[in-house]
Amino acid sequence: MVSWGGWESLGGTVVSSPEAVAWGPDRLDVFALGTDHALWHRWWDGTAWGGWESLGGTLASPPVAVSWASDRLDVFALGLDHALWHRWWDGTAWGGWESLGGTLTTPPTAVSWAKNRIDVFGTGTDDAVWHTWWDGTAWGAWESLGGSVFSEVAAVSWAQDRLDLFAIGTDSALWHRWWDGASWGGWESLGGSLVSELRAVARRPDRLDVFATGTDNAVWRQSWDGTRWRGWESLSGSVFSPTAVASWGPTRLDLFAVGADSALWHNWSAQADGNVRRNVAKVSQAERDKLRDAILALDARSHADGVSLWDKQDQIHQATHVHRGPAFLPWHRELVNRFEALLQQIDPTVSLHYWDWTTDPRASNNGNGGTTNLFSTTFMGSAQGRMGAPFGSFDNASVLAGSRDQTRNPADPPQEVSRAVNPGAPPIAGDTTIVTTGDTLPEADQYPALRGALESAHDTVHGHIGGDIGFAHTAFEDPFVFLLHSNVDRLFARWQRAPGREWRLDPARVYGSEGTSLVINQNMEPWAGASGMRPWAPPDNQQVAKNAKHPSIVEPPVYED
Ligand SMILES: [Cu+2]
Repeated sequence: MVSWGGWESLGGTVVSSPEAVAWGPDRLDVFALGTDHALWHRWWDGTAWGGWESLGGTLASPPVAVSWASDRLDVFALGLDHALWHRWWDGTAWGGWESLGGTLTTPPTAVSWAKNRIDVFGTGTDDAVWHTWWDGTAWGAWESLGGSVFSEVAAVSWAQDRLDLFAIGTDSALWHRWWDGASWGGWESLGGSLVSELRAVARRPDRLDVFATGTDNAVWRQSWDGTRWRGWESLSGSVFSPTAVASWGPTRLDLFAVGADSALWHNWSAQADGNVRRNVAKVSQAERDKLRDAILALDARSHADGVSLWDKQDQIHQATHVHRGPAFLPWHRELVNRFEALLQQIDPTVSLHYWDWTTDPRASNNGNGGTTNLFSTTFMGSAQGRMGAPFGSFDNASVLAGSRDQTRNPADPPQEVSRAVNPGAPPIAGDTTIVTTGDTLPEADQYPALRGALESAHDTVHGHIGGDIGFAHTAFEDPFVFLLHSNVDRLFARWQRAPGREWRLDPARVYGSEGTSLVINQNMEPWAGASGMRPWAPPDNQQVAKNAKHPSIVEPPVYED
């Protein structure tokens, strides 16, 4: 669950809901109206809070702010004339105020999906949603997006040319509509019983958090985890109703609220969903138990085709595994991300931790001067022979009859899952050697070099564990494979986040000379549904069309070294 740091007062006397925005890591800018109805501003620079400063104006709505680049801020609010007013910080000075016209009856919401691009939405006098945008050169004319039932709107963007729009309907439910770069999808209801203070934030690509005050006056949160909406969660027990939310990192959420003393209050969570992958030998036994139990629970749940969520992993990997080519890293990232999302459906607090493959898995540094044996009957099972407890139910107890080896039915267990772990740590290069392979090459050649080094080390490690994990067509019968592949992905992520090489986070550049290859640009299977595998193929049709350049794949998950 989310743990919050506690509320701190930022002082001031504010008469409107606050607004908060982050233009970069560890930077926050907060805005609210003062008793003079002027705009007031305070900011966190990573070390201390500056401000308050007055930015003038005479405003009739809470402010909204957006940042499309580092050291750039755009603030909007309704004037007394109900037109949209705009002021901006360009890194040197504040420009504005300027009127952008329109006649709005609700506070506006603003969002940016690219450098020098801003979209502003609000409800008009006809109760429809109205939209205007800055394209880098000029403001577009106000256009109606229809609807006639919405009291308040919020907008957020998590990738270039992607907009998610939220509104509270007359039925008090949350409604959602999105722009995918080509067209607007229809409105979908996300349920809930809400009245006001609708706020949305994206911590990372394909991760959305929506907050609103409910009819019970508590604050409620709904989250999209990349796979599904998690359902409504009450933040009751909070003294304050957070009415502004910002995020400056993938696991960071900052909330702001006005206290009964009219001062501005601030609270934050450094682990917005606990979704940080850590060294599995160094986390607590309780944390390993949670991971083990969630994996076990996957074998007790089945898809509509009768194959358990666990057995489906082996079916996916056998049918579509992607090795010795450009898609090795992104395809396995998607596989691992999806597996973790399944685990989190069982237990939202679980993370897919990694095995540091430079250590002996039977004696891996536990961070406290001792070691952890990952191959025990309480965690991953035996290092030699049949895997057995705690995953004894994952195979057919060595019996051929009724196993998938005999029946060819992926819903049946494999005859046996075995291991033959070699002594010591695998004979491979250290993390830094692998991650810096190719750093001195031209940009176009760096990804191919990294991929080759990483896949080669990965091959050695599969062989070192031995048994079924040593063969591509049975590797995913062994749960240990996910601790191994979480580590592959960690090194890919570390390469991407290397200081001064930010281009490795750009979908258009990360894959270098391999960025034009077919396997990088075609939608990944089996999830795109073309391979015929259920539930992505008919009749279930849960297709998700994503290629290796999708922001949710290029953006690395969060790992703690
Ligand atoms: Cu592998």
